[in-house]
Amino acid sequence: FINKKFKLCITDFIEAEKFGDSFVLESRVSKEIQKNIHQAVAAAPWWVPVKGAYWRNPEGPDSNLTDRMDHPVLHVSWNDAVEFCKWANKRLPTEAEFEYAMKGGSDDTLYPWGNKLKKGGKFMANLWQGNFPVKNTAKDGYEGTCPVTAFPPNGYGLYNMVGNAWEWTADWWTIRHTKDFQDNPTGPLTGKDKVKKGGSYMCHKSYCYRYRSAARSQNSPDTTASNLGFRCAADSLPEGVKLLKNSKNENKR
Ligand SMILES: [Ca+2]
Ligand SMILES: [Cu+2]
Repeated sequence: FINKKFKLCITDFIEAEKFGDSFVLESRVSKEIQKNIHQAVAAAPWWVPVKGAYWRNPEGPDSNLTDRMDHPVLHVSWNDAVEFCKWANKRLPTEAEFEYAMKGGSDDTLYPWGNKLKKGGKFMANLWQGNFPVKNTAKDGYEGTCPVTAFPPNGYGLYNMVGNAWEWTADWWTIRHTKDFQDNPTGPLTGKDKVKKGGSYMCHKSYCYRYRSAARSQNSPDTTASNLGFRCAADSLPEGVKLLKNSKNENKR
């Protein structure tokens, strides 16, 4: 969900606000704010908790969305994403739905566009270039998030399925899926963490290769971070939207 649309639903349910802080990539935080931070995540010291960081101020109180209204909304917990979806009469996609949509018809390639990270020498998603987490050369044009339409859409016409910001799915996390549910599976009935898909601008093969179509990761439902957002799914088309007839993708099937 992009910031512009998220703003339509003025939220008093944002968990990051309730908790008072949220995780931000240290190198994105101003020197001024860094001075007052005295802790980090032991296993991932580039994450620092920033007081007052939430979707409107993604790197803390001295940051804003002015030039980022078409970027993905960040710092939204799974719980809040679900609330937002309800408000919008929609829901989060299941993990299976997300992966199906992400592949865009490309069943046997690493990425929706093929097996190589670049296509025709061009970057296809907003990821990390350089030495993670020390140096981001931003060769793809973006050091942090980018507009959701900055890179070409996949075979289903869907934008931003890879990189930029992780996206929540509806499902509970399990390491291994059972083979019992092959048809539109909805994941385990209970769990501790929720599945996220897609990877983010912080992904680099050397550390996190989870921007592949088949890759996945997880966080607890109350987690908020500066590289984690969501998109909505729906069982019916929004009013005024028609299915494309004879589209390229339909012919492919
Ligand atoms: Ca980038
Ligand atoms: Cu990653």
